[in-house]
Amino acid sequence: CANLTRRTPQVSETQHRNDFSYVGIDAILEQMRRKAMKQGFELNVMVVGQSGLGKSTLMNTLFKSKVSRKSVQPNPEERIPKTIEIKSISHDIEEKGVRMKLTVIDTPGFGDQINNENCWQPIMKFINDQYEAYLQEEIHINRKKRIPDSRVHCCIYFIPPTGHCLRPLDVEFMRRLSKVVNIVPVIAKADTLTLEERDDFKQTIREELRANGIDVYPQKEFDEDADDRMINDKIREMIPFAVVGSDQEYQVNGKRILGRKTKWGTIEVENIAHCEFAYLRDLLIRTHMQNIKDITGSIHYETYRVRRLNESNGHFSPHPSDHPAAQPKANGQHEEQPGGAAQPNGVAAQHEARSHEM
Ligand SMILES: Nc1nc2c(ncn2[C@@H]2O[C@H](COP(=O)(O)OP(=O)(O)O)[C@@H](O)[C@H]2O)c(=O)[nH]1
Ligand SMILES: [Mg+2]
Repeated sequence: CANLTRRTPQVSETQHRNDFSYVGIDAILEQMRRKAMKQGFELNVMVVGQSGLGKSTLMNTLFKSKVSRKSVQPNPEERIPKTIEIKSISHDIEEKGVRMKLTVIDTPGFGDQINNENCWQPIMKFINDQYEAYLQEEIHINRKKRIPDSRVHCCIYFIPPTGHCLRPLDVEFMRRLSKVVNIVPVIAKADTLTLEERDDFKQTIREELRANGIDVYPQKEFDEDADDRMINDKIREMIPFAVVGSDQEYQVNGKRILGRKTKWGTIEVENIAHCEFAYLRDLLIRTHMQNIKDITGSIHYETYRVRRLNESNGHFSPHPSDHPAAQPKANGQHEEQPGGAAQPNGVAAQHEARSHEM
């Protein structure tokens, strides 16, 4: 008990010592803050798009933009399993004493083939493999206190700045992947479009997403209340963010900025008057990081987990590679479920009804 008292902040202690009606529930915030500070935060972001659209540059922009950074090697246990095509790097970012491990999963070569019909498959497989790894850890009798989380929390999809419309490849990728992961579409290299072209293109993309039933992050159906709806509606009106990336620093009016120097001036990537990179960064880190992780855990992962456990129908296979659910289907179809087993999570079940492809 003495221990508990010591943990509550000084102010409330002195203030409330003689106030017998004060229970101290508000001190939970301080307890949570201390725990969060100790643990730090983790976010796994995947970038997908054709070569040369500026994926690597944008991620460097994210690391270099207004956060101090120091590079670390992730410990081997937590490192995301690598494949030939998909690679990941982690950075420890620290700001005002709060630590964050930002992992970027790069997928070079997506859509670079002449025939790109099934190029979403390895990415889908990678995402499901991370869910599977998490599930295997979770069902151990002796679970780790903290399960290493390599699940992809968010996938940034780079749309080429054509100014026309989405390509079939873009539609196919987002349609399938939006059911298993949070998708944040961006218009790459937006400095190649005039302001008018940019606004038209954004509008066209929003209409096409709607017409194709593609639900990108923040998904309307997961808004929890009117407050959420109001904030997220504003974001939904802005999507896709028209971004510009750069890891070059320049001096502008005595300030060091990240920018792209051209013959007619310098584009400041963090200046919202120039492009929407700052909105993307704020969404990922400042305003929606926790929500992005919550949706991953309580919707996308949960849908996977329910399906996996239902599929094995009580005989859970500990070998993911032997199991069809862990593998993407060659024809992109998912198998019928044996009997409608009870769903432990209502929302996940609803989401699953929209077809969760493996
Ligand atoms: N105009 C313009 N060029 C960019 C932008 N971002 C990156 N680039 C350039 O595009 C080229 C390819 O970038 P890179 O990040 O390697 O693309 P990736 O293959 O998708 O990783 C490089 O020369 C970058 O300097 C941008 O926002 N605007
Ligand atoms: Mg690259």
